Amino acid sequence: MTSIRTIRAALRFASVLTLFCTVALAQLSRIETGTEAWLRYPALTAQAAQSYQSLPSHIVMFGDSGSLKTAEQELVRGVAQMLGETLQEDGRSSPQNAIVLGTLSQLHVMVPALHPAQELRSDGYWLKATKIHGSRSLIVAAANDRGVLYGVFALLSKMARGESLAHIDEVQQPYAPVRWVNQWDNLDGRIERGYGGPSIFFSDGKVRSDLMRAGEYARLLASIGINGCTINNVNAAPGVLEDSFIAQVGRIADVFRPWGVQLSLSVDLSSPKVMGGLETFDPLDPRVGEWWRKKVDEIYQHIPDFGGFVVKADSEGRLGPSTYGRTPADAANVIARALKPHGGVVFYRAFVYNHHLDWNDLKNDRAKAAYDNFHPLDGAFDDNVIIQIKNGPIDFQVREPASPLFAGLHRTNESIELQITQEYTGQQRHLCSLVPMWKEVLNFDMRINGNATPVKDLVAGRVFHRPVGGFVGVANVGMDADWLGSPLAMANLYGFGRLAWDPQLSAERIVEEWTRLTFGSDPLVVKTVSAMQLSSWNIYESYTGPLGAGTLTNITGNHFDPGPESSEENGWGQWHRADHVGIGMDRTVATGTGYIGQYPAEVQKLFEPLNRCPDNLLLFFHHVPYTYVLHSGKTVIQHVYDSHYDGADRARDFIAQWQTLSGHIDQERYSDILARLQYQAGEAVVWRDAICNWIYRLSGIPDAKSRVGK
Ligand code: GCW
Repeated sequence: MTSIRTIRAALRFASVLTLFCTVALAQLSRIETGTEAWLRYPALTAQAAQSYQSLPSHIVMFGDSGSLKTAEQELVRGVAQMLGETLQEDGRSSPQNAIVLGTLSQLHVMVPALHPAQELRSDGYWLKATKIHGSRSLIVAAANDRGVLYGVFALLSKMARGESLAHIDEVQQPYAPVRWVNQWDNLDGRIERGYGGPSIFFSDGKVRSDLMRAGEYARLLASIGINGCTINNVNAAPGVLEDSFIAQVGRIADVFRPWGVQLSLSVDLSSPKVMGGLETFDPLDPRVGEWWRKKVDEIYQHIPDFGGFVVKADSEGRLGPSTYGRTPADAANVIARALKPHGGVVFYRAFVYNHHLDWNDLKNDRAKAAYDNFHPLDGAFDDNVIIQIKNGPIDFQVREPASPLFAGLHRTNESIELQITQEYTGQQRHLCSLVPMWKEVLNFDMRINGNATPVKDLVAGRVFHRPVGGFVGVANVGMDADWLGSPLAMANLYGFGRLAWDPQLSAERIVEEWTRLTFGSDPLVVKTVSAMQLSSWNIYESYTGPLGAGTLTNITGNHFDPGPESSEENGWGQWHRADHVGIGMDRTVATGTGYIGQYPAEVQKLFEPLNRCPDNLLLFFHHVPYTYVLHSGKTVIQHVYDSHYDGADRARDFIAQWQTLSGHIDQERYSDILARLQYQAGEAVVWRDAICNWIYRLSGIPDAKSRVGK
């Protein structure tokens, strides 16, 4: 026994030591491990550095909160690394020849005449180059201290990308108050759908003793404006609410706090019973309400800035209010009332569905579940409840339409749940930039009452003037040096943060920013990497799941390999209904499941008539014969063949594109990524052959170009 414990302790020590050495070495000799992600702050060339010659040499800071101090340290670090100069933090209060950090109200005490063009909202900031009493100053002012930190990160990002600060006068405001990530980390250290190593938070049922990576993660999150992180799996272990565990979680909140990241927890609704000792978890039982109140009070004693809870209930085997014939509103509200006095919120996930559907019944449809469950409850949720809705009605497939529930809640807060984790999109082993996909869903116009009502405005609470709402990204960073197990996948984490901050930003702009920060500004590198990222979703889609049929992955297994047959003949409801004659789910109102009827009238008109439905979602909405002719002029079957061959060819082309960068980026990341692209090219052929042969066997229709079935 003792010897096992000793060995374990030794191994743990060794792994901590290894991590420490890796990071230290990387910093000393700049071995590119990917750990620094987009916060590399490399030394600027003499020419690039010239633009910042007149950067003030002092920092003047109003206030001394944790976030302000972090902002100051980050600024000193970034400028030192990029310009080799040490900014003076000498406690001066005169804003002349200084970079001035502070809230706008503090700034006004000193310099009353300075005003940004717009009023600053919470977390918004203003960057302004100005002259005060004849000498240059650079103002980083914000509505609150966290905004100052964001302003500093923005300033450093501009320098790293070579943008001039000489005449800067820029206000940036977040689009919505909620910009959170959910990590699906289990307390034993494994991560559900984790592809980047074990948890940075937990190991062996406890909070890790070393939380260095957790702090570094919070820094990465803050740099892109993310202000909340749920640290444990939505399939929540009730143990997170044990008194002793809450105290441990407080240590994670301590490393998040300086970065303005609020910690939150996923909770199991049955906790009052399974760990609290009550005989019930019925949300309407007063003892249950009281239990939640006491538990929440206890949490706030340890974590005064605790963010709130995420709830997955009545979903995939999780217990929920249906046990007692209660509604999601009953369940959400009882917890929300406990959190309300402390300013906390409840994210109640709309991912509630029956996974034992009868697949023989052609009217059954999992896609309808979220709307069916939550639309009738619109208006029944308390003001600090947010309904967290996955972007599409199924489950993060390579292409889905926007969930109709976004348009179905007018008197309820909502947020969109996007999956940064590439669960169904290549598991971070295939290059697949999700920013273009997210742009499509965020821009999708629901046409509520015939007006422009894009999803981004609905979730931000702008359409129905909701008090809170926004963007949640499911992320799976782990202990791997490069966080996600692949340097290129980090573009998705970066892109999520940037879109949550400003969904108006174009995919091109976001990807270019990320590329410059990650690999530098060599024009060939910027052009090549950006082009690869921007085309990658389309390419992945074309060799995995075209025409909206879903990703045809092995859905009962690893969600990675091709497995089109696994979708059918089970209750999970990810059906594509392929048979000998045709393929696709009939979700029409006229003859199908009626799912299309959940959309506002104008959107229904887009999807219901077969001849109007866009090709890329055809099989999501309609069951058609393989010989059906698309808008493109091709038959469905020929499109499937062609797109798989084309997709696999284009995946192989990534290798050649990447090889043009030999010598233009560091050898470590060059070789690492090259190997990944070679693997992807091989996998794309596996996918191509699996899907083409499967559909050929089913349909018996040969490929017009004679490639399939040889
Ligand atoms: O897609 C499914 C995933 C599960 C996940 C679930 C959810 C956390 O395969 O791993 O569980 O979605 O979103 O709750």
